[in-house]
Amino acid sequence: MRDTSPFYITTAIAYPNGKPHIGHAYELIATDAVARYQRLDGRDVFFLTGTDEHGQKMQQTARKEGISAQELADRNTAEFQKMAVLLNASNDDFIRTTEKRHHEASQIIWKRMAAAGDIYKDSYSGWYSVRDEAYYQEGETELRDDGVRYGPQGTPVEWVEEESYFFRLSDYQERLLKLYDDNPDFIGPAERRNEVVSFVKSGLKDLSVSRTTFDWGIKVPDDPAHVMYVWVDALTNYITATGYLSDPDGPRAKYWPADIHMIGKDIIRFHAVYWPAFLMSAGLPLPKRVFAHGFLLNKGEKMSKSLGNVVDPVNLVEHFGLDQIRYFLLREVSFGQDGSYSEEGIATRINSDLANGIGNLASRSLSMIVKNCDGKMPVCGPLSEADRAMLASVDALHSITRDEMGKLMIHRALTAIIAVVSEADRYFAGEAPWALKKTDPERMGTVLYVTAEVVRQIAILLQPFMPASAGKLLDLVAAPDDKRDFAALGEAGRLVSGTPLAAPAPVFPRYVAPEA
Ligand code: ME8
Repeated sequence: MRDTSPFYITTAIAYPNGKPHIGHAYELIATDAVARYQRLDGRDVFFLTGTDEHGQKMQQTARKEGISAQELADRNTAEFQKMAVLLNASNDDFIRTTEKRHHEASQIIWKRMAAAGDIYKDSYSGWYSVRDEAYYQEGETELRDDGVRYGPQGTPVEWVEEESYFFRLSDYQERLLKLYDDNPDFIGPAERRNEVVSFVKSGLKDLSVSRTTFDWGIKVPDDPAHVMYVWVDALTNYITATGYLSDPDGPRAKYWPADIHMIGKDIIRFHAVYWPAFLMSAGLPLPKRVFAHGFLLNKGEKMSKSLGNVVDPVNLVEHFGLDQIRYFLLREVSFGQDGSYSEEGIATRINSDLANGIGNLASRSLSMIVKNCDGKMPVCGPLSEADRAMLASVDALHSITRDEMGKLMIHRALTAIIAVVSEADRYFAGEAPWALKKTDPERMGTVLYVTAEVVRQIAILLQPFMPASAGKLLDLVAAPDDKRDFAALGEAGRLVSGTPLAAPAPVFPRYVAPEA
């Protein structure tokens, strides 16, 4: 039976204090691949991305640029929206935290936490990183030789003292530890889970959840001198977009709780500690999984504006091609670990896996069909042992990739697919259909049919990762539009002999570096 149940997946919402960088692109591409995979596999998917527009960082950046925070948000959010189109992201909505629906949802969640007795007024004094929009305990910071104090993510912290509302996070320690214990998959990968468990075990302090020294945020209900701490409002975006709080009978309410929050490893604490505690307090269902991907490094080095090695995703896509970049990032990086990219690495992947791999297999087999079989899909005669083994390998990919994608081992799903491409290369070379042309044309037809059937299924399975190119491959084997989802994998959608084929156009050209 096909699982057609709702599946809700989100990216983090980025701060639009600057243009999007490759880290943002990476997160969106990976989340898109998972969303597309589940959609093709029959699930009722809702995929959300957006921007996190409030907070001190936004206000400070705007001030430096001499514009209002709203103007800064409008300008850069437009860039994030353009990036989503450029990357062919299949998000169903794009949320901005400055929207009315979000102000309403944030105030509802605040009132529910207050009604639960978890919010009280006091005064805060402690360290705050504007870059991380995070409070740190003194022991997490260090004073360096440059005279500046830094937080655990290497960003400067400043001393803050102000009247503030607090959330009784300290009351949630046991409940959080029980949550992690009862739901071993709640946090992934394992390194992040261990990190969170030891942070929570070390003791939780109540969290300051409002600010009074600036006003760029959502007003605290009944106390307009306070704006909510930006993370209270930011995390709420995930529930805002479903309408669960404002319209529990609405069309999207079924998507809450989320199946997966996909985020970077630097913001695990907010998602795996604060967010479930807020939801428990508000009496709301908890997300099922928080998964932290790693960081993208430029040739092994952290990207930073001062090093001048920040890569613009738009340039990268223009230079190498979108699906090439999507493939590279998803195949090269072990999902959940840090990954490094370089132009040489991208070029190698394009040429070995795409041009010489799937591209070559498709063009060799399909052009032989067009030339030698009257331009029609040949008849599949009796199957040899080798044919059967080949078909069995490709038919097995649905369940292998479903298992890997379910575990968010995206790179392993791709490795399994590419391994079948290599196997098909060996099969094709071993059966040598070009030699059968004179000696046994029927047998040649069978070998070409089997190879084309491998191409068909590989193309269906590559759609989540390289949607446009996989679509072109499916055009080449003349797969009908209604036979392109995963229900058409395996025997159910086998190629139909006699279907006319057009001469194959190349889908994955070789990458040749431009002359220096
Ligand atoms: O953290 N490699 O926004 P953000 C991979 N607004 N991922 C990276 C990365 C890199 N080099 N740099 C950043 C925020 N990211 C908050 C989120 S969610 C309710 C609020 C990832 O713009 C980062 O880990 O700083 C995060 O998941 C996302 O990009 C947005 O980062």
